[in-house]
Amino acid sequence: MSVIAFIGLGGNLGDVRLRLEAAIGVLAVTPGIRVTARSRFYRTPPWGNVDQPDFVNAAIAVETSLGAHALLDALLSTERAFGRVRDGERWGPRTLDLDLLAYGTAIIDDDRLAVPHPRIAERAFVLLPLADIAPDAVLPGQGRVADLLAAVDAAECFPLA
Ligand code: PH2
Ligand code: MG
Ligand code: MG
Repeated sequence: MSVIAFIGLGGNLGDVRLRLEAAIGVLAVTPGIRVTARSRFYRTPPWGNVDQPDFVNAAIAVETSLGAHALLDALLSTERAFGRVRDGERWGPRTLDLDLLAYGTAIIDDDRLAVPHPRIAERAFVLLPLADIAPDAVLPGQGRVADLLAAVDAAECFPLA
């Protein structure tokens, strides 16, 4: 059985765009994961802790035979492979962030994983790329991606050429 999942990508240290491209390449050859769609790349102002460089954000859709937690493990190991060090600072600068945004219609909230990601509806930097690839997707408990995007301020987010 396979499930469609959405993954948000981001980072704000070094050549992020190159790294996001490479990370998508790694996920694409990870057993049990097939990348089926990818968004444009966006430059986005930092959200949360605003005293840090702009981010580059993107989103991909994958078809996966992995369970949600196994998919999360694949994302975390890919982050580590690209030099991500978790220093405990919440919302701080990072080389590569791979967030599991949604996993089919599942609603999961345990000590490792919250799916759909609980803060999608507040974040233009997630919704804008997600709307590139899945405007009509309905996030369980949150709503349709295009509707959620219409309700946030995305004025400072720009697609990269
Ligand atoms: N990620 C964060 C915190 N703030 N801001 C933007 N623009 N893009 C991000 O990906 C981002 C953020 C924590 O994961
Ligand atoms: Mg994140
Ligand atoms: Mg993350």
